[in-house]
Amino acid sequence: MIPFFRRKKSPATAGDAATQTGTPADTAPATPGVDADASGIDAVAAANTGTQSIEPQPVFSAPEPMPEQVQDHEAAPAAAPGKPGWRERLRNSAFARSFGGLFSRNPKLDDDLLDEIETALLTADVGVGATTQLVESLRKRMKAREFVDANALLAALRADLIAMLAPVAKPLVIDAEAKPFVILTVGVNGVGKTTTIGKLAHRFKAEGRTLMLAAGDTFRAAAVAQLQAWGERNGVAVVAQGQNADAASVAFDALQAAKARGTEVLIADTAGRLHTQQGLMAELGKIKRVLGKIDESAPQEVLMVIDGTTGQNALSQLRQFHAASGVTGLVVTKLDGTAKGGVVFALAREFGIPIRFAGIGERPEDLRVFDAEAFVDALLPEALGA
Ligand SMILES: Nc1nc2c(ncn2[C@@H]2O[C@H](COP(=O)(O)OP(=O)(O)O)[C@@H](O)[C@H]2O)c(=O)[nH]1
Ligand SMILES: [Mg+2]
Repeated sequence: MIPFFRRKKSPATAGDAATQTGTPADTAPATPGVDADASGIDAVAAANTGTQSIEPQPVFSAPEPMPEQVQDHEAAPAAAPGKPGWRERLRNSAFARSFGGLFSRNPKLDDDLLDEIETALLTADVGVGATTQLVESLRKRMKAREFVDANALLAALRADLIAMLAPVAKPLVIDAEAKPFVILTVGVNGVGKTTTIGKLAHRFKAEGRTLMLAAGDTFRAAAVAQLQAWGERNGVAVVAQGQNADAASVAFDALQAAKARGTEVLIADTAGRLHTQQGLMAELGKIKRVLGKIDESAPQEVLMVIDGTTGQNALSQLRQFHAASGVTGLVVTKLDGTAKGGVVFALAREFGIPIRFAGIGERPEDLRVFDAEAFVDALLPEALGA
């Protein structure tokens, strides 16, 4: 049963306060939500207590967009657009470090070089299958004297790595016919689902799309507040029912509201769950079915967020989430810092599911459309890049 809710007028939000006072508190989104203003959620809870209206209506918080200077982030420079941004952010990955070291030693073209490449690939979590495929192909061509020197072999490796990712570098296309285009985000805890939704909201707003967010992680009050904080930052409506609400019911209400408003994109958050928790995994199927009752083609995208530092465990996560919810696209986050990065190749080779975006930092602009060439070149020594 869908519970009844009262439509809430937008509360005095953190955004409003910041607008008036110019406090810097909201200008540092490094870990949005952790310290997010909780006034939104309190207001939601207040709106839900004791009062029932005749018609089921979702709770809205539709804040005013924040002014430029409030959205400005001065703490750290954003990654530059294009390839340099990728390279600067992925420089510390195990992959980049192994290959940087290998390359700077001016290696000879021999079996030792192949062994070193094999070790570097395995260390970076490319996985046994993909590594064997890459190294054996290089070995065959080396024996056939295809390479004049080590550089030529490394250039061939670069091309092979790009070729492995090219089939999955398929950007998310928002079908304008779908009103709204529903994106359901799934994944284990802490991988960056809510952050990714915030970044997507930022992107879609910049593209001039109308959108709405659904606070489907109802496990923790902080999770709802975190999404609302992102909504406020981007001037996007967030549909929420507060903590412990039925996630499928939140999604249902949100889709109804988005349809009524003619919103172009609806992004639904979900609680993180372990791929081994059968009951919770089944809930994803329920959310999908409930959405399908309003629009049989919804959700148009089941976007699984994967933490790039997870290593080979990402493969079993994807296997289980795919079985439970039919994943149609991936976001690989935390590829900045010390991420191993290589799991992207294993995912591409094993599943062939499109990788839509890569998270290369915590800031709104640090979500990049996945670009096979930019990604590979960020991992390999600069001299090799095209
Ligand atoms: N460095 C880095 N941190 C990220 C990235 N994406 C998310 N995070 C951080 O990961 C943490 C968990 O993110 P959150 O969105 O709450 O994860 P969720 O539980 O899946 O919703 C937060 O501290 C985020 O700032 C990324 O691309 N790079
Ligand atoms: Mg979350």
